[in-house]
Amino acid sequence: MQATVTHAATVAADTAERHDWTTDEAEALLGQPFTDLLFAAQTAHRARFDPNRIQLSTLLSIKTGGCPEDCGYCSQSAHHDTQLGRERLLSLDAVLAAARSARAAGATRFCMGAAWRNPTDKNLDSVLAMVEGVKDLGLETCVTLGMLTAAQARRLADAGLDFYNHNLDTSPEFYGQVISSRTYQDRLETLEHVRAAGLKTCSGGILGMGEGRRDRASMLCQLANLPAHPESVPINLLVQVEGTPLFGSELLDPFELVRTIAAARVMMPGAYVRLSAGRDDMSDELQALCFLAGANSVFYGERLLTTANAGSERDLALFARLGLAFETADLPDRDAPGACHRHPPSAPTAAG
Ligand code: SAM
Ligand code: DTB
Ligand code: SF4
Repeated sequence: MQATVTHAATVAADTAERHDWTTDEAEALLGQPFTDLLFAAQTAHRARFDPNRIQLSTLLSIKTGGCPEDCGYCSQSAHHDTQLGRERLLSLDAVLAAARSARAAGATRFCMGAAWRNPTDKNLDSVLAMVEGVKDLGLETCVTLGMLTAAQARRLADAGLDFYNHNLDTSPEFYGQVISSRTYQDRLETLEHVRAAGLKTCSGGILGMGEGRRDRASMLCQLANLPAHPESVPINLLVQVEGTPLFGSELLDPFELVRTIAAARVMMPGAYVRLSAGRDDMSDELQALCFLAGANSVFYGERLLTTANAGSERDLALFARLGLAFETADLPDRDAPGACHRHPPSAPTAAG
């Protein structure tokens, strides 16, 4: 057993879950001296998690492009001229082949994204078959399909879906500057349906869209003040896609990313905080700081949805250099090397 667990008792009192955060409080947290903030985040992290272990999720875009929504960051919106084609929903076979590859590479969760405002009930039939098939491979499942009705959320839960991803993206105050085709309230309502159906919630946001620190504080409050903290909180750094309105946005100070991850860890101590989009452009050192700040999950694989991700070779080398193990799926049919449930089959040695 790791030292983290024994340390837990001494700091548990500091890391009780709260749902009454104010934006002023969150902004003060974000603005703490950097080392104080990181110490608070490490303390919270070690009370609940093994700090030397991360979770790996692999993404697949099952329906790309042509989305009717106008999200200012997104390559897939039909409102933007991004050179991205509109594709049909992938076949079940294609999805399962991608899921098998993700599993072989060491991922424990397979996340499927669709460029829909919301799924039709017919769309959902196809996605349910994908969820069932991926689950049968021994992987956790996550889908992100846009807005859901309560009944659709229940159907997904009945099919055995583990997580539903639906990001708040930014603060309620800044939201209208990024998206006009739906409201913040729409997002909150889908999250309510997801929770009511008994699905685990994956919800976070995007940094570097021109928002201020107070917006980041406000977004974290929205997430932390939900009736239950999301089990998974993806923190994306904007991937600037040519042709989108946010292309050319001023680059975020990387320390603001680290601060936001640290504050997310303090405010939602039991959540997996995922260092999500944007890693391809990050240095190893910046990523290491994010892990120190409490990030304990990443998207793993060559691609995100439509853009490049940090590749698995680079990731495995980085994890080995940092002594980070990662969670492995509980797979009875898995080859022996993965059976240690600690390290991937082909992780290079730390000295490499
Ligand atoms: N259409 C569904 C929706 O918006 O809910 C699901 C797919 S959408 C691509 C999922 C999430 O990806 C968005 O909510 C946003 O947070 C993130 N995302 C999309 N484009 C991004 C970009 N260029 N950079 C960073 N994150 C991005
Ligand atoms: C999330 O928070 N980030 C992922 C996932 N949830 C669906 C998507 C990132 C997309 C990055 C841009 C792209 O590849 O299109
Ligand atoms: Fe459509 Fe989702 Fe992209 Fe918005 S983020 S344009 S809803 S795919």
